[in-house]
Amino acid sequence: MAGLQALIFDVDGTLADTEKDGHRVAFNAAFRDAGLEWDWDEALYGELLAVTGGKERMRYYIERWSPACPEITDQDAWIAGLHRAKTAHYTRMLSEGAIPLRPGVRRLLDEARAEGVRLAIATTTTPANVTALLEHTLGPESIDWFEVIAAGDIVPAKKPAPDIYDWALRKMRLAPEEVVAFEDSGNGVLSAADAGIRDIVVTVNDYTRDHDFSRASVVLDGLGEPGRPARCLAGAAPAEGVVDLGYLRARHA
Ligand code: XBP
Ligand code: MG
Repeated sequence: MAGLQALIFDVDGTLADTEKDGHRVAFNAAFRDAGLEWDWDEALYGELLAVTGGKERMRYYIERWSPACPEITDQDAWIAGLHRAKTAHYTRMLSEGAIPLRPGVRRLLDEARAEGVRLAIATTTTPANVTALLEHTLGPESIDWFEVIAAGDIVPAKKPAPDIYDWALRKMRLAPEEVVAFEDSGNGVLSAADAGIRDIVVTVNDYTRDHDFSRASVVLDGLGEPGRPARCLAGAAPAEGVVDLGYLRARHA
């Protein structure tokens, strides 16, 4: 085996807890601006997260909950417009520093860069959201730390389909056994696993704690920091509760 070559990160829920206080709030702001009386509370949003992709999520909400909608002839174009407004709200929130990275993310990225381990992103969210998050948490130069940013509509089928991981692996010319994928959700794990990735590190959050992670290699409540260990929920725990390169490399030896 070639050993560990790259770390591929999901964004929402993995790099940062973006859903409840970020995307959800931005969707509601866009709905208000459009004069809609839709309100996605925390519990409803948890149900809607079963569908990945903001445009797909709104379409699912309309189909499943039949909320009051204006007379429209082109639903796809209307949803796309609402979604652009939502992205504008979300990226403004990020620029105001509304959402920090999860503990341990910066440490692991720094360690990987120092050791020449390649970095990539594979996410369902819109590319502008990824660059805004990186820019406002790690600085504008951090966008270049990632050799590949695979995001949003560049593939036709979003997670749980494997397409976004397939795309990233192809771009990096890497085999699935040469990478670790970092995910927070059941849909994300399915996507990575169906792309052939065998080493999947899950860091759960409140929305994803009860998902099915049977295809992940380890499930933790975070990456951990020295002195602030992560709790291991399944799989082989890292020493001292900290996911670092030594722990990740040992699994690929
Ligand atoms: C993230 C998503 C995204 C975000 C919202 O899933 O499903 O849709 O919730 O972003 P994952 P957009 O973490 O599995 O990639 O509105 O830009 O889609
Ligand atoms: Mg996620």
